[in-house]
Amino acid sequence: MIKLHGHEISGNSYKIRLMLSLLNLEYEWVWVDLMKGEHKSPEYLAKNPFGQVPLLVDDETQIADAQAILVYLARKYGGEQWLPTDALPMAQVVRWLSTAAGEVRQGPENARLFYLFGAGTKINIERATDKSHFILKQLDQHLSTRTWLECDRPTTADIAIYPYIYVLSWMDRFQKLSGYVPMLGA
Ligand SMILES: N[C@@H](CCC(=O)N[C@@H](CS)C(=O)NCC(=O)O)C(=O)O
Repeated sequence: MIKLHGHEISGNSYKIRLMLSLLNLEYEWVWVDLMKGEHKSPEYLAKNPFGQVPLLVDDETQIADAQAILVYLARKYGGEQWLPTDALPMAQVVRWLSTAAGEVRQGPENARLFYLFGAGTKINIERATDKSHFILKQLDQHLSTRTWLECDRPTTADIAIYPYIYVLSWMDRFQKLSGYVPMLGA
């Protein structure tokens, strides 16, 4: 049985909900009350010492980090479609998983956090805005000649990048995928 520990306004949790749904996998949603600090409780820290969501539990296996979970689900349940294993396409997809944890987190993810929670966050909004402009421009340029980020099909690259980015035609393509689920609290 798969369990996903997450929160509905967490884009990183949404990446996994989306992936599980696209793979048509059943799972139990374990809601972690981020507002009350449940993710810093000793019980939760025993599962994920980073004190973050998402966390995936698949029988005896526990995996933290959205990108790592995407890789796990893709390889375990998705065959070649979501994470190709040939050297070049794999590197191309992993490049975007890295970008999700790098430029997208520093830019749009932090900007969203700032606008949702404001001064309570320690986010430098000028820096997050600059980083957002940079990565949105790069994505726009990259997608101007492509339907999906890599491999001419949706892969984990798209799932890792999409939740914190809203690029209209790409968004539209996503929403037409069979198994698509929207993010709650977006
Ligand atoms: N690198 C992690 C980052 C996860 C992350 O930052 N999760 C946020 C919610 S989207 C969280 O748990 N924040 C609470 C905290 O860091 O204290 C991933 O990709 O899953």
